[in-house]
Amino acid sequence: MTSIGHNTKRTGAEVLADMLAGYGVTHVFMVPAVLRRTFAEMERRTKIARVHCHGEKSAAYMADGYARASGKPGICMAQVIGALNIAAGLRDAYLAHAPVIAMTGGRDPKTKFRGVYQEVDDVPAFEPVTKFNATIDDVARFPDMVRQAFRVATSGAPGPVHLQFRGNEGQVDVEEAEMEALVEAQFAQVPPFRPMPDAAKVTAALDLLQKSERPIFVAGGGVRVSGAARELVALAETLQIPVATSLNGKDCISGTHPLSIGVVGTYSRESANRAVNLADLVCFIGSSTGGMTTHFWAVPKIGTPAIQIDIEPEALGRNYPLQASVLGDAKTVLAAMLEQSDKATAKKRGPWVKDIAAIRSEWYAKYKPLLESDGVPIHPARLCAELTKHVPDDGIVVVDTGHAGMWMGGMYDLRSTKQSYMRSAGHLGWAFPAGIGAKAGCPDRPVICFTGDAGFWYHIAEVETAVRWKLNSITVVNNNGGGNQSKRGFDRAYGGTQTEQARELWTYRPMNFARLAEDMGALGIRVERADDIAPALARALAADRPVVIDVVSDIEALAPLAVS
Ligand SMILES: Cc1ncc(C[n+]2csc(CCOP(=O)(O)OP(=O)(O)O)c2C)c(N)n1
Ligand SMILES: [Mg+2]
Repeated sequence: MTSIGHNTKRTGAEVLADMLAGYGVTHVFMVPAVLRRTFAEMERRTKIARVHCHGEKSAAYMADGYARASGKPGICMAQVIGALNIAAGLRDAYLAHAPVIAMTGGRDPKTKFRGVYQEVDDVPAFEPVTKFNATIDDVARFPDMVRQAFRVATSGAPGPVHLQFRGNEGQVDVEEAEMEALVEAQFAQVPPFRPMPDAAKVTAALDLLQKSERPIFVAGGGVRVSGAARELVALAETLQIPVATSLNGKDCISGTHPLSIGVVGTYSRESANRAVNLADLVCFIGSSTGGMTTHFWAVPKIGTPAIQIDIEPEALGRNYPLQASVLGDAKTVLAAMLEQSDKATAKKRGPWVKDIAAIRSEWYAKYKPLLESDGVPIHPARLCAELTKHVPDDGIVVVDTGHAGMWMGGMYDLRSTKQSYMRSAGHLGWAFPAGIGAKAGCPDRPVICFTGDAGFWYHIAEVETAVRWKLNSITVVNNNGGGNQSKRGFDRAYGGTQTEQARELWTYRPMNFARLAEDMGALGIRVERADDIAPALARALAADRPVVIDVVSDIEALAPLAVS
């Protein structure tokens, strides 16, 4: 615990600035004007970059990308009129268990219910998207509430927190009180604790794994938060157990590892769904076993023997009846299993591992023509294959939802666990600002965002923000001139084939995003042929400004649907 300042009278602004710096915050993302005095104190007392954005939702997404990339809570802020825009932006962080702390201006008890300009009661709207939703009415509460915000955001399964400060711009920060800016460094990053599992539970789960002939691991976002990839892969190798991941856990194992079978679920790789459905025991680790990971509980089927390891007790057995469960931190549990594991039991899984190898090669053979396609317009699968080859060894890949999530979840491979992968938990438009935030959180690592054109349109103004704040992310736009994930749904709605007008519902004017990006000060590169993707990435990686690579792709290309 570090104490900044003494028990002297200080303003809330001084305390908040000191505490944010004390927790290691390097960037805050906001639309002005909120906590103005705090921003002045940040300038005076700290090196925190105050990234001033074009919208509160994208500020929240930047904070989210910062948090998921760095493991440190991401901070976003808005005055009262922008508060619900921030709330909307917390929804993805909530779904993805990302530690984001939102600070907003709020009401003053002296004037509420009198028709104050721009004011409604924002607090209830934060309830469904936060783990902790609180108001600070008295300046003396700054220290303990800020500490609680960091504690809740990072503990257990992480998630967003909202603090509403009194005054439409949080003017309570100008007031003074005797305060001590105590900082609990433990909660400055995830995970703050590594709870030890019950030894008997570890043994029981390991016994089941070692006895079974066709077990499989399904690794989720909890493995990534825990930093347990090394232990997971070591245990998988020792016991010869294949690994599927959720979309949120994709970077827990490299795609090139022989035991890696891909992302399972709805936005998935066919090989993973096939393998999970053939398994005689599924071990979920740090996964909420939700609809996307299980293809709406069809993969595996409910009733398949299952084990679960999780840090949240109420997650255990939530969707699948369990033969064994272990409560604890993923890294600690997997390390304990590894220590007790009996390598000799791996032999009985020889035939299973052979089956997995065959399923893996069948998948690559089936999709080889698309992965290597040199069609014009470019096929998105080829774009994914180029990224597999050319994302740098320490690259962070940030992926949008919809087809972007399907293409990259299914077709892209990480080459090492030093690379990171983060994905939208469902919101179109999340990835571009999240990539900017990821670059702020990890300035020394290349950040490559993959988004569709519909996804990019959402927050395109933030190109200017990235340029102004030198947050040099690379954004690859899979530009097919429409939201073509919607095509299948409209085909169905029109009873098979859409009318010509129906395309008005999901297509746009053709656009050259490279040119738009250049106008905003970024480097724009337009790519129309697949062979030009690799040189464009090389140029982007060497650039000293944000880059938009506008890849003209095939509007008729539809990502393969999940199998069950
Ligand atoms: C906030 C939000 N609104 C709507 C959707 C529904 N949606 C999913 S994908 C999609 C279109 C995606 O288009 P684009 O980003 O261009 O990718 P493409 O499918 O063309 O590759 C839409 C509208 C969503 N996921 N999130
Ligand atoms: Mg599109």
